[in-house]
Parts: sequence; C-alpha cells; structure tokens
Amino acid sequence: METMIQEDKVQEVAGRAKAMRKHIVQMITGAKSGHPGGSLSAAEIVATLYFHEMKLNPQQPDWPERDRFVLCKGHAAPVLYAALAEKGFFPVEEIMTLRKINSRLQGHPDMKKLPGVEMSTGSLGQGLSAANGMALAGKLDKRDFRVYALLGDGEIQEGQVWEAAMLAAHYKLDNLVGFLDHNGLQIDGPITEVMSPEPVADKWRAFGWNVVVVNGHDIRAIAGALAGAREVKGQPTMIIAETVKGKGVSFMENQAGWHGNAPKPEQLAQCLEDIDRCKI
Ligand SMILES: Cc1ncc(C[n+]2csc(CCOP(=O)(O)OP(=O)(O)O)c2C)c(N)n1
Ligand SMILES: [Mg+2]
Repeated sequence: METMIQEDKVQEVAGRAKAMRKHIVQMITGAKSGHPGGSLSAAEIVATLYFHEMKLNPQQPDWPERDRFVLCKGHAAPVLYAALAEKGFFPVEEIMTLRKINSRLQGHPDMKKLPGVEMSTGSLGQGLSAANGMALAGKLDKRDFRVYALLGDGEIQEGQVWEAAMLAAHYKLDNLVGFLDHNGLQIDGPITEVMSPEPVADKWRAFGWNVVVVNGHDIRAIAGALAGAREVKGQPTMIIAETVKGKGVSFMENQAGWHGNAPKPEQLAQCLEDIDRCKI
C-alpha cells in the first residue's frame, strides 16, 4: 500500500495510540468495570481517524462541516473517550469518572451528555444505520464532510447491519467509510464458533462495497486505505482491519475472557509497562 502519510505524522499518531491505551486501562481499572479487549484492538484505527484523517474542531463540537465518527460497537467507549480527551474535547482527568453516576462518560457513549459523541450506541447493530443517515444528509445538503463507522466482527451477526450495508451501496454513499475491527473474538469466544460471519471481505463486496483489508495496527496502512477510500466514487468503503483483541497488554491479547473484565488495581502497573514496551 502506497504511503499517504508523513513519517512524523505516523510517529505522532503512534504516540497518541499509546497514550490512549494507557487511558483505557486506567479508566477501566478505576471504574472496576468496562471492556478493555475491543477498546485496545481499535486504538490505531481510532487514533488515525482523530489525529490524521478527520476534520474536527474540539472548540466547536457541533461545527456543521465536521467529519462524523460513529462507534457502532459502543461497548468500546473507552477508546472513544481516550481519543476525545487527547483531542481536547474535555479534560483528560475526566476519564477517571468513567461509569460513575452523573458522569458524562457513561459505560456506553451518550451523545446528549458528552460533546464529540455523534451517536448514542451500545445496542449492537444499530450504528451503521445512523452513520448512513448522516452520510445521506451530507449528500442532500451538499456538504463535503465524511462519515466513519467502527463495527465489531461479532456485531455484524446482527441483521440490521446488512440492511444498512444494502442501503449504503444503493444510495452510493461514497462519503461513508466503515471499519470492521476483525479481532476474531466476541463476548463468548471466537466469532467462527459462535456464529461465523466469514468470509467477511466477500460479504461486504457482495453487498456492493469497496473493500480493503489492512493490518489494523499499522498506521501507514490505515492511512493509506483512508486515502484510497477518498478516491472511490459511487460506493461506500469497508476497511477490514485485522487486529488483536487486547492489543498491547500481554495477558489480554487474544483472550475472550478480557472482553468485558476490568484489571485489578494490582494488575495496572503490568498493563502500563506492557503498553510502554509494545512495539506496533
Ligand atoms: C444487541 C446487543 N446484544 C448483545 C450485546 C452484549 N454485547 C456487548 S459486546 C458483545 C460482543 C461484541 O463482539 P464484537 O462485535 O466482536 O466486539 P469486540 O470484539 O470488538 O469487542 C456483546 C454480545 C449488546 N451490547 N447489544
Ligand atoms: Mg470482535
């Protein structure tokens, strides 16, 4: 894949992804509940979007021309909160209010509470439909913002996802880019054992999407796929990101048991040390 991103930018995004991973384990440990696995797997995807790709203004979260991001897999809220905090939408210290009563950082993202959250999600399967609506509205209003949606590979077992897939292709939503966090695991184990959605690339292609497969921890590849998507006319793009669930924390990697478990306070130092050492 042709490199579409400057080397200093790659380093900046990598630094943000590392900082976001630390925020993720710190906030989930503090809350004593949350979803580390699918938050950590998406760190490079979300960091590349927020620190390279997307047009945003943290001082004006409702700026009409802004690009939109929908976290369809809403349980990965910590990765979104980490990005929004790093970007300056709210003070970084506030991440430690995760899942507290009256906090703006609920267990799943709430668009009415937290500036920068475009859609309230958590019930799997609904986010892509909302992203479609935003992308269609952008076309009707003749605005040139783009819409990004991040789906889980277990999430796409939901039927509504495929109605949305059909609609996006039908309406030629080339201002819409999906990411599939293809980490191979869902809450109870491997996606192929629970109810296989494979072969995922062929399915999205059959539904009329432009499909690209990348290493979801490779910032250059992600940025290249996003640049490629901008050149595609008349079709939405799905970037299938091959990732590792729990990426960056040695004892969480590829373990379904860390889907929705908080580290114990005595495990936090190990998490942070692993993240520091992790070479992506
Ligand atoms: C409609 C619905 N059913 C069930 C759940 C409970 N749930 C939360 S996360 C999850 C597994 C999701 O797996 P995947 O999409 O692969 O997410 P990731 O691996 O990226 O964390 C389930 C079943 C939910 N949030 N919504
Ligand atoms: Mg998964």
